[in-house]
Amino acid sequence: MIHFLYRCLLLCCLLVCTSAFLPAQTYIIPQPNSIVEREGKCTLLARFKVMSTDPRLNFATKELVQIIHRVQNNLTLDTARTNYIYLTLQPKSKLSAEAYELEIGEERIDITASSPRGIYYGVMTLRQILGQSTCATIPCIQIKDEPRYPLRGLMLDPARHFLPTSDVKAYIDRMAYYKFNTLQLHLTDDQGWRLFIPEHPRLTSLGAYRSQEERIEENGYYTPDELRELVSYAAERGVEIIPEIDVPGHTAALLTAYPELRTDILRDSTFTLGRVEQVMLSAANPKVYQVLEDVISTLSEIFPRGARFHLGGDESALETNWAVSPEHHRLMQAEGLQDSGELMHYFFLQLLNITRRYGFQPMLWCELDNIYPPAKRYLFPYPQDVTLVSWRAGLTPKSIELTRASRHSLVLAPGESAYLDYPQYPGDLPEHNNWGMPITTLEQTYTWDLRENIGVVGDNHIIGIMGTLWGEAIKDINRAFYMTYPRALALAEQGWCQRERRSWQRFIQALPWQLGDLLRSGISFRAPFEVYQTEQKSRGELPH
Ligand code: TNX
Repeated sequence: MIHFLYRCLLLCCLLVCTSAFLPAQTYIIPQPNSIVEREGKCTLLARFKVMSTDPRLNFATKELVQIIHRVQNNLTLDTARTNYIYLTLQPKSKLSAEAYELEIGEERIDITASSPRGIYYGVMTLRQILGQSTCATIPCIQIKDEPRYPLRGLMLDPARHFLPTSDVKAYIDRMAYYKFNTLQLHLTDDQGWRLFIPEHPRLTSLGAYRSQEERIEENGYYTPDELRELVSYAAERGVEIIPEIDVPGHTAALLTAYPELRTDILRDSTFTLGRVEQVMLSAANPKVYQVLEDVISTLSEIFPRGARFHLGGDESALETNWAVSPEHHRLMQAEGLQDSGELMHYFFLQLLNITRRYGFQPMLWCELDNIYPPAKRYLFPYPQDVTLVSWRAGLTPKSIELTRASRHSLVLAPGESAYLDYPQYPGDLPEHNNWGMPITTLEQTYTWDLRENIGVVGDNHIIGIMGTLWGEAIKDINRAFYMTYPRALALAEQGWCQRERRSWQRFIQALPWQLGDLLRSGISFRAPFEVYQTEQKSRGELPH
């Protein structure tokens, strides 16, 4: 206990000390890609006017007004004069879709962008600058900013433990603040099916209830209307939701509800909902494709045309399912297929055709012919329009190399740095350590860099990064936040900042204000004591 208090005290001291000496803009996360300091100071006044004429900026304007009110509550300000903040949309300007310019002058503040999302990002940057000011003046600066990668994502897993929409909204609020623009929702897995599908009600009446008690964390699902509302809530904040329906493995919930869709050899077995079951859908049963089409059709009424849609494709237990199943042997013979990997190709060709017909852009987890290095090739040939997500630690360099050669778009969710379900420090929450997961420290998440890892330049086919919070041990939103922050701050910089703008030293200087901000917002996070202990140890200020 004393040790814990000592650590808290240490962190608070650092919070105060590091905040005192650096200019405010040093603490912004993700760090803007260009900041120019100007002569003069902008004096914050008690009267503010946000000037925007375009109705597409109503949401950003509303947010900005709230932000200003919060600042006003904390400072003593001159009431006689008025600050003007101009939000200007210039769709025809040269600014890229997510770029923004923020000019803080003595007389006025300007945020300019070519899209509402760019304006929103300018507002989020201003929010941090205002929040960091401890007096009524802020420096005059010009920020010109745009992201390194077009896709900057986090993933939540309400399949393993259900998260009501209010929790998902809270998660979206915070990620948008750090300029993440994508939230993948892992909607189905062995432990639960979380979307009501009108044609197949048992998917949720059986598949969404793993215990008979009314325990929200284990039981529940979204109606199409709830998901639709979530999609538009996220869109207002510049966040695109990617739904994931994970097939043909990870399907025990679906196969509990509809046993006739199982691989033939499993039809009479009993599954325990809540456990990982090595079971698979049948690729040989036409009803499987019909049910999946109904699912995709429901999703197409929720998501805008052209949205991304993730079909899973990970960790299919082929050897104990399709490889030893009579109906799959017959199918292989009829189609001239050699092995169960080719059956995956057959399965996904059909499913991807349906996906395209409904106007979705398909995504799959990138699986190779071996789950550990060395691996040589994809598990099956991925069609060209599929965006792949690389995830297995150790195989990231190989996935990058293969996707570069085959010209697939790639999202990096590397087990090496972006698995938010992995513990953040030795001994942290041992009771939640799902399967003996490796430690992924904040520093590892921040410093992992693909160029250093693979030793080559050229990552144009990499469209983004994603932090994945697998939910086996994430029983509620507090746990979700605790595992996400502060590592998501590191990922935010991975996704947003140009390589030369990222610096671990600057990041840890920015961190205390950011942690204080999380604290004041009531968001759980793990205090990264080790970062400051290392610093202090190296200065000889801490007992070893
Ligand atoms: C692997 S990452 C999985 C998930 C687990 C996770 C646990 C991926 C595509 N599949 O099903 O939840 O590991 O860390």
